[in-house]
Amino acid sequence: MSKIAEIKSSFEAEVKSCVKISEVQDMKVKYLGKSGELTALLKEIKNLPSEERPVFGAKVNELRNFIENELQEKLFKVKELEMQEKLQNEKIDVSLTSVKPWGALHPITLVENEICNLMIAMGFEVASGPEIETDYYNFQALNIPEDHPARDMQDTFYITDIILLRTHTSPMQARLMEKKQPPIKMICPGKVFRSDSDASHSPVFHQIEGLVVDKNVTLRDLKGTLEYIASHLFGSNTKVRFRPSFFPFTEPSVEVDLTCSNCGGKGCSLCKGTGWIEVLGAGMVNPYVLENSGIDSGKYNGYAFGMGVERIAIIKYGIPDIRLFYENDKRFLKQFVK
Ligand code: 2U9
Repeated sequence: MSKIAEIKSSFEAEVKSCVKISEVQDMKVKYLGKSGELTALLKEIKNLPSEERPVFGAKVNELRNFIENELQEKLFKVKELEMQEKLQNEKIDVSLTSVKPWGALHPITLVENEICNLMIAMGFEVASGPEIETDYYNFQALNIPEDHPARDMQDTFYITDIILLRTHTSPMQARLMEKKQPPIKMICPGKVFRSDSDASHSPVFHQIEGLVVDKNVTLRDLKGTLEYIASHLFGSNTKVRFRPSFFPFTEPSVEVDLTCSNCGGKGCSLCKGTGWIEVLGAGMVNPYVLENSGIDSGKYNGYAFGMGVERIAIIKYGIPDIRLFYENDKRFLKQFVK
């Protein structure tokens, strides 16, 4: 019995000085564990006369319950204490001023918006469509059959044999022509994907394509539209020049040059002394493309053009490397904030 009292008083002294969760856990092992003090005490029971055993056993159990309750209570208190200490040490001063937040529209977005707004002012609708396309809409509907060499002009990221990342925004226009009869007057801005990467090519870039389908559309209508965009983007003296070219989706096809915005057409290093800069491609919509989408090419015709937004921004701002657009360097991006 005196041993029980001894254990109790040493437990009470020890539990008072506990301040950490780990110390409480250690005490639990020391007093209640398999090799703990109470277990050792219970083992002594066999040495007692049988009439004393029940009283002794009851007293040891009483002490066990007492210790269990005390440790439980202590654990609760030290947990609270540790939490308070943690909150104190890891305190965040929310009143401190942070790094000044900064944000602005990306130069590609600025140029894209500028071109779209010019087109909207001329009555064009804006449409957007899927970036993951089928081989049919990306190639076949646009008169680029399988094994056609034009497929090599647009190195393609294939997902399966027939699903791919669109290489131009034209599939969206092909989709719309299937749904809507002329007159059609639309532009399609969006991301396109080609397996190509160097200072002037990025595997992801942005295009804006325009499409007009109506009765009696002429190459002169196309030129007038492009002159309007060019004069607003690069200045009212900018001239537009067509050179013959080839695209499967347009016939005839043209490469479109503008007078160099850097030297005004006199010739400089930017235009390699020619006074002209190639900016986009265009042409009269190939009648096969109209027919593929269910439009009567005997009744309707149209023009289409396509431009790379990065290319326009590169020329407009004199940017030396296309990769600068995607590096998110604040020093580069800040230059375009008005
Ligand atoms: C339909 C029919 C015809 C869109 C066109 C081009 C010419 C062209 C390039 C310019 C630079 C793509 O970003 S780039 O690499 N585009 O040269 N695009 S005509 O013709 C279409 C579009 C849709 C239904």
